[in-house]
Amino acid sequence: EKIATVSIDPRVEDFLKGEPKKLFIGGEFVESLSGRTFNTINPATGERIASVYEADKEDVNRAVEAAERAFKGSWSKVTPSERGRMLWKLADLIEEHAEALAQLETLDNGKPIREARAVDIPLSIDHFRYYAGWATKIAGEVIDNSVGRNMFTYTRREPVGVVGQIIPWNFPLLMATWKLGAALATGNVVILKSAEQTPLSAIYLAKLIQEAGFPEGVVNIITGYGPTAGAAIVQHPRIRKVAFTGSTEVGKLIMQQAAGNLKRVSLELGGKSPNIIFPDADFSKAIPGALMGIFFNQGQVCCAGSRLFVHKKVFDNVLSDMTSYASKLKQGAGMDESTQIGPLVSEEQFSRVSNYLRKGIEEGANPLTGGQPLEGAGYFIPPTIFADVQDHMTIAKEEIFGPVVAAMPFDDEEQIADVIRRANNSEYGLAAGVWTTDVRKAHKVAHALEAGTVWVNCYNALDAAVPFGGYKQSGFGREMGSYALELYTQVKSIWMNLD
Ligand code: TXE
Repeated sequence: EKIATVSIDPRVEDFLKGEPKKLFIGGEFVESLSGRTFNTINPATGERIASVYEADKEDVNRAVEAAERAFKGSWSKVTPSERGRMLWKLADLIEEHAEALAQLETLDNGKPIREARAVDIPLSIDHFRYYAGWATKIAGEVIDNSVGRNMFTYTRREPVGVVGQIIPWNFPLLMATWKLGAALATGNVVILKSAEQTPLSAIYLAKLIQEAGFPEGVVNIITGYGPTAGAAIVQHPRIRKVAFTGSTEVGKLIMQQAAGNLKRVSLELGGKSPNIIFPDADFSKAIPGALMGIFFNQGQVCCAGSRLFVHKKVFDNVLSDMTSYASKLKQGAGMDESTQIGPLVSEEQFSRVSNYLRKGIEEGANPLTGGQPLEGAGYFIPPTIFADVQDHMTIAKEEIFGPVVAAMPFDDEEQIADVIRRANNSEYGLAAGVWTTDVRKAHKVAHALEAGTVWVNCYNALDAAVPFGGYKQSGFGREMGSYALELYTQVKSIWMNLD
């Protein structure tokens, strides 16, 4: 097939010229106080893209001061309607810079450019537009219980203040957007740390935030590592809330550290989501759905359908169709427009997933396609479908975060209890999929699954209006929809004595 490499957008070229990329604190692009920098790598080649300043504790302190100044000063004078307009303007600017942002995402993360264009950027735009609408609709209530006591009581929904947000590398811009939308709509000020693997689009976004008219210090964006800059956010006593998306392991650490200053915490963590195909499914939808459920974004998706339960009557057919499709997926550099599956984000992720492939084979699972990391430059793992998987195997239990699915048959007829028990037999509970044409079964299974999202006859559907978050050790707190407003507001009750 012809290679159609994207020609680099001139705005990306311009952006990459000024190095090292700076932190965005108090409305200015600044160097880190230590002067230290680190490199970000193109995962398709292993080559350096750019250097960025490395923030640490003292930079977080500086950002907190700028954020507090904004919160008490200029930002407190901005009306909800003006806040909404700024968010809308930011969405317009992202739209105007869509191609540059899509290319930066692909360069830095590795994802196919066609997905960056079709998913990451449009969802980010939509997300800011959705929360622009909320800015004017944050309301308390009047409580009439006080009638007869000559009291008037009402509540206000006030912003929390300075909030810290720590994001992962799988959807760098979109994760920044999910964090910023609700926090800004509700009037907070933010210190956001991007993931060290993918710092670029957040820095580009900082420029657009400035242009959208947010007062200086309202949004501060820093680049740096987790145990230093990330931990400094979690430990800072004047950051009143932390929102985190990342591994369950680091989520636990954040909760422990936040206990020291009783910071509010919301966590969106890992998953091992079950995707269940019943024998009465529409296979023309279920098969591509199951493939997309695991291979989208190279499987680096917290809600990836990585445990595939297929009824034994249809197991062989479903698996053979999936295998023939998966083995034909075009894998290559994300900047090639025909690429359907790119490299993993980093060498570390590549070796993590390679170890899982090895472990799967050692424990007796059988790769129907894939199964071996690719040699040569870049961090490529082929789409892998494991059959002969037992529930207790490592690859059926742990989050792999790569293009690797563990397929397992189930055999109950009308009784769906057994597959539900197996699906729920996980410490994770982020998402689940159900494929069936029986509407009663669909609802029954959806209700019984322990997951924050259940997709029926679809997978990976997301919308700014629909809440997203975990059950069990996949975390707590809901982002998106009206639910995210809870994360970023606190309720004040006011009693007025009318005597
Ligand atoms: O995640 P980390 P990693 C899962 C996935 C993946 C594994 C490891 O299974 O294989 O995690 O990925 C910051 N205090 N997910 O190591 O370390 C870090 O700088 C404060 C699932 O990349 O959790 C980055 O910004 N912050 C997931 C962010 O946390 C800390 C997405 C995520 O990195 C920190 C990513 C600390 N002590 C990985 N240590 C999902 N739910 O979507 C790290 N960080």
